[in-house]
Amino acid sequence: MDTNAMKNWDDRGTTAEAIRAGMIDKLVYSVGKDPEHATLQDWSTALGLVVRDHVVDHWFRASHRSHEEKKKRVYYLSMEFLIGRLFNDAIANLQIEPAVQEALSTYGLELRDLLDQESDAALGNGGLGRLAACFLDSMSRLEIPAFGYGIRYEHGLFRQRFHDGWQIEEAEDWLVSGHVWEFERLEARYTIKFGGHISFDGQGNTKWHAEETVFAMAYDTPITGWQGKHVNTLRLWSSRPTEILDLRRFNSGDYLNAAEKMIRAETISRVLYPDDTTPEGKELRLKQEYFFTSASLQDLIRRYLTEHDDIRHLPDFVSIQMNDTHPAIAVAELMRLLTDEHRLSFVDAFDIVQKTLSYTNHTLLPEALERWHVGLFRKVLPRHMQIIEWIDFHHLAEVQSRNLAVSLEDVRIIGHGSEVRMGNLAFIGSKKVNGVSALHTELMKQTVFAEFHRLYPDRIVNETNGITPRRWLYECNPPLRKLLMETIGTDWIANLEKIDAAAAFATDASFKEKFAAAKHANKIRLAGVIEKKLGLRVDPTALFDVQIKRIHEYKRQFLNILETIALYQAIRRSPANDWTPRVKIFGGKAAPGYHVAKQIIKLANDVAKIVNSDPVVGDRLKVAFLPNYNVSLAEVIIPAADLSEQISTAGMEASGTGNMKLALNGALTIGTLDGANVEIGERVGPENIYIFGLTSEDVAEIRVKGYDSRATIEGDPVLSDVLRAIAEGDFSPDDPSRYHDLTDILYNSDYFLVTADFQSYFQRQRDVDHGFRDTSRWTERAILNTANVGWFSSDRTIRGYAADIWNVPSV
Ligand code: CR1
Repeated sequence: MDTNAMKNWDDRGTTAEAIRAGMIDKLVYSVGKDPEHATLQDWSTALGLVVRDHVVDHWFRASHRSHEEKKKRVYYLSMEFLIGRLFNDAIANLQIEPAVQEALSTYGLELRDLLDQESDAALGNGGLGRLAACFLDSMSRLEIPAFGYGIRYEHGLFRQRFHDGWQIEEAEDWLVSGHVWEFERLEARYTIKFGGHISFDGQGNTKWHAEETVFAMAYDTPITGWQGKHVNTLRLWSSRPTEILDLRRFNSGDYLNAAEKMIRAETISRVLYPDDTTPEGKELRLKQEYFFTSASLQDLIRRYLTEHDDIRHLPDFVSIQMNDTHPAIAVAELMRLLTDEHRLSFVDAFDIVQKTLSYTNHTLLPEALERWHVGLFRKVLPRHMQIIEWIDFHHLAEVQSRNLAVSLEDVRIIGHGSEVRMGNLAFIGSKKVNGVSALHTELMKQTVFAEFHRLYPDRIVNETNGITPRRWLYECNPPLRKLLMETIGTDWIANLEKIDAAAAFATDASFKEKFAAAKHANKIRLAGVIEKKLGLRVDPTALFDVQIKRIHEYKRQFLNILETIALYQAIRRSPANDWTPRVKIFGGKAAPGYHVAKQIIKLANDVAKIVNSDPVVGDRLKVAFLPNYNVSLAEVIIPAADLSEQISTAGMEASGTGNMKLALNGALTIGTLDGANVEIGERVGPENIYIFGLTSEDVAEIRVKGYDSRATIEGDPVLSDVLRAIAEGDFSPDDPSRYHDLTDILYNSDYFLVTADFQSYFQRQRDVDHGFRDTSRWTERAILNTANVGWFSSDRTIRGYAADIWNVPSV
């Protein structure tokens, strides 16, 4: 092969003229449409293909380089990648927007319209999945050779619709109009086995006689780093049948059953589990986890062996990060591959495993640390059960030999003889285990992994989460991007710490005016979306108060709604007072089986209906719950926010990342001392954040001592009035008892301490009212938020992983 000829394939050029010509070429010869009959979707695909070509040029160069230099690679294993749309991301990273705009103008097309044709790839639930997407961006930015490995769900997170205020879930169909960014890799295919039994031949050979097999087939999406300097790969696996149609059955007219095996195999990558806190769907979920983990490990070992001969040196050239416990089966699967297939001893294999794998914990919620019944586990993964028994036995022996006062039961993988604890498996099989904010890591050491921490005091490290500034400022906030570029230059895009230069302009009258104007423009854009989706008109000069995240009791949207009602009642009592107009904006999905969360959504919508139509209240208060919150909607809401609600029960939100995005875009936070709010507060300073409520220590103490919520409610006339109104059906006249379950929770088992924090939250909100009225000072404080949160770039986070965990260089 003439590799020199290969190196010069990419002379396409990124001038407007080249893009214009490229588009016509793609439209006609790839999409198969003539310009006269092309739809917006066709044009969008054509432009997408042109942009993709440029990405591919950079991509090949990067892979050749990594291969030739035999660089160490990072593999990020994650059940979720919430990448959203990629079109604008590629254009922004390649810096070709002006040329694209110019090319489009010759056809009378608007870039925005073409971008809107792309579907939002919702291959994740929330923060954990979006973090994985930001990490891919940052690994490319830092030129770390990396692969993201996950599942190519045919249907991502469900689409949320409201029917009479209730959440309705509909299947999502992101692939329906084609996805230009991915490449199908028919040749990258691995066999994945399930079930059956194991035989040993007495000569050290172990054979797994599987009951069921499927193929994992790869789809690759290039992930462009800033300025295209490096491009990594997101490789997603799709499940395919190993046996095709049963022709005998088909010919006998039994069409459905003839396809049964195919359908079963394809089910594995059919849907994303719509739950980010509880393991559901048991067997299928376990199969999904094993499916993508096994395919990824087989694939990375194959790649390793094309560059190196000795499997024993794997840890020198490979680092594997397990994103939460979902891929924790990697510990046992890597053991299996190293022993059964590559013939290493168990002891040698385990040494390699512990030097190669690392694990990120994302939550302390006990229900989210996955556990599997031994019976189910053995049925689906018989060989892995044996391997886990071996690891558990040897680990226990090692712990016992150290004679430490450690609870042995707590550090077992197989708990009470009946469950496989994936958190413990991941911990034992890892080189490093990290938390995602300073507080969360501290709490990990004190709670879920306390015993492990005593055994292995160097293993737990902290890597506070971050967000990519390309997506979460440069792309989503053009007015602010422009202002920053004019004022402090462009360094901040690749080095977000440099955004601190904006602090010097916080009191500069002209900068302040432009900063406020940028915010106002973004608010007008959001107001347009609210009107379009909800038919509700809101005043863009009002305070935009935003809570966007999954609906969960610990995140306490309920607390926000209670405060909304209290404010509503106060306005109605004294409409003539000088109120600070507010728009309460909500977005978020509830897990389909999470009854309380769905009631909270309905309550928010019921409250919205009453408040928004009350002439006494008018523009002083509006409530807008936007349906189907996703990455694309976040890109519109975040730049328009004035106030960011981060009000979880202290100690329960591991980090949060929406908090970082909102602060970066100039929203002030109202929040508890939880997750990364603590670190945000340290950087923006107490006068630029509204902290309230119990601390995590207070919460821990209350959990021990007990808490009487009824006494709190009865001692607080404002809260009593709010709960009375809900319980009497003021917001649900059609069904007055609709919310008795919700109010009962507050009276009888307020585990999330909503009532305990209500008063201080309500007070802090009045401070916000007061603060927002001083427009000039508010703008200064907003600027100081933007300027002081540069540390929360995911580039900084990834540098931390590279140095502390993966041992790879970053630029
Ligand atoms: C946490 O709840 C954190 C993200 C990313 C979530 C959130 O606070 O910002 O992870 N955890 O680290 C999660 O989804 C399954 O656990």
